[in-house]
Amino acid sequence: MASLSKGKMFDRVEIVVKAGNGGDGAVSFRREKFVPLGGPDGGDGGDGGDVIIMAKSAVTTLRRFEPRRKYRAADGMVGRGSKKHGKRGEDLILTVPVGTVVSYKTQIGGDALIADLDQLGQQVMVAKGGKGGFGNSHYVSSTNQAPQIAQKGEAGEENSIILEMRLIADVGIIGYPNVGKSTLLAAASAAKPKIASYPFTTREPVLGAVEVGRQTFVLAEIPGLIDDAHLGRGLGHDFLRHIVRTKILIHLIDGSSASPVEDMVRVNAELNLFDSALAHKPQLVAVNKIDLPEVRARLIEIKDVFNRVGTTAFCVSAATKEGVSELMSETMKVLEPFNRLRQEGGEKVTKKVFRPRPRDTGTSVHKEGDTFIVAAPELERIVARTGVTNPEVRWQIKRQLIRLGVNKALEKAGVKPGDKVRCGTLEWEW
Ligand SMILES: Nc1nc2c(ncn2[C@@H]2O[C@H](COP(=O)(O)OP(=O)(O)O)[C@@H](O)[C@H]2O)c(=O)[nH]1
Ligand SMILES: [Mg+2]
Repeated sequence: MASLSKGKMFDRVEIVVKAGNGGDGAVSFRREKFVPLGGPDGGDGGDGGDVIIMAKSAVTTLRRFEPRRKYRAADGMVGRGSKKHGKRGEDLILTVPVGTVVSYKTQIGGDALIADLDQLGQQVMVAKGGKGGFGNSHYVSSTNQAPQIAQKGEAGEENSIILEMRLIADVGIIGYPNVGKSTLLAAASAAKPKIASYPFTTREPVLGAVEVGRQTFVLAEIPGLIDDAHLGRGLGHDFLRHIVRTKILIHLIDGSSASPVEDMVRVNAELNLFDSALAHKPQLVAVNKIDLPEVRARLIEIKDVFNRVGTTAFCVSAATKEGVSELMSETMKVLEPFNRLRQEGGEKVTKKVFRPRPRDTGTSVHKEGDTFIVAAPELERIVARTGVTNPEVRWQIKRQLIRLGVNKALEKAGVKPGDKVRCGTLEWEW
C-alpha cells in the first residue's frame, strides 16, 4: 500500500479563457444578368464557440494546464453571399478531474466561486462566444431594398479562471477522540494529520489517497464529530461537503476501552443525531491498538462481543500498521460497487453558466465637449462597406438609430442640426 498525495488541496492553476469571436456579417448582392445590383444576400456571421469546463473521470490532475496560458475557443466564420451563414465556432471543452473547484478572479481582487464540479460529467460554461454579426440581408426593409451595412461579429468573452483540485473523500474514519483516527489515516496514506498533541481537533477534514493495488480511494478523518458536531459548532462547509459525500465509513474503536461495543453504539447514536443519512452509510468496524498487551490479551473476547451484535470487527494497530493493509483492501472491495455506479454516470449531471458581466445591449447618449456620444453595442458593430460619407449609408445608419430609439435619446439630450454625433468609429453631423 503506497500513498499518493497529502493535504486537502493539491493542485491549483490560474488560466485565461477566451471564447470565440462572432463572425462578421456580409454585405453582398445577388448577381443577376442585366441587374447591376441584385437583392441583398449577405449572410450572418457564425457565433463564436464557448469555453466549457467539464469534469471527467479519466482526468486525474490539472498538470496539463499551463499557468496563465490563454485557452481559446474557435471564432465563428464570416457570412458570405447567397445568404450563406458563417459556421459556428467550435466550443473548447477543457476536461478536469472530478472534484475541481472553478472560481473567477474578480476585478477588485479575490476569488469568487463559480462551480464545484464534484460530479462526473458536470460542466460549467466560463466564457460565452460572441454573437455573429448580421449580414446586409438582415437590414432590408420596404423603404430600403439595398442596405449597404452589415454587423461585425461580437467579441467573445474573456475571463481569468482559477482551477483548484480537491480530493473528495470516498471513505470517512469516525470514532471517539483518541481512538487513533489520525494515526490510521497517516498509516494508510501520506497525509500528515495532527496526532493526539492537539487539544482541539481541526474542523477541516484531513484527506489522504490510499492505494490498493492499482486502485485508489480517498480517506478522510472525520474529526470531532462525536463531541459536539451535531450542535453545529464550528463545522465548515468543507467539512460537511466531505462527510456527506463519503460512501462508506470506517468506524474505529479503541481496543483498550472498557466497553468497545458500547462505544460503537454511542457513536452511531451521535451520528444519527447529526445526520441520519450518515448513520445509514455502510460501516467497517475496526478495533485499534491491538499492539497493546492488554488489548491483545482480550482480543478474542472483543471479537466475540462484536459477533454477538452481528458485527465483524477488524483488528488493527495504526501504530505498527498491523492489519491496516487488510482493512484497506476490504474497504476497497466495499467501495467497488459505488465506483461502478459513478462510472456509469449514475448521478444527475447539471450544467452551469457563468456570466460575470451580463451582455450589454442597452443604448445611451452622453455629451463629450461638443460631440454627442452614442453608446449602442449593437450599432457600434455595424460597418459600412463604403464608409460613412456615402449618403445612402448614412441614411441606413440613421434608420437603425431610430429603430434602437437612439434618435429620441439624442433629441432629449438636446442635439441640434449641425452637432457632431459619434457612435463607435462612425461620426456624422446631425
Ligand atoms: N499503542 C497504540 N497507540 C495508538 C494507536 N493508534 C493511535 N495511538 C495513540 O492514540 C493517541 C490518539 O491518536 P490519534 O490518532 O490522535 O487519535 P484521534 O483523536 O482518533 O485522531 C495517540 O497518542 C496515538 O499515538 C495504536 O494502534 N496503538
Ligand atoms: Mg485526530
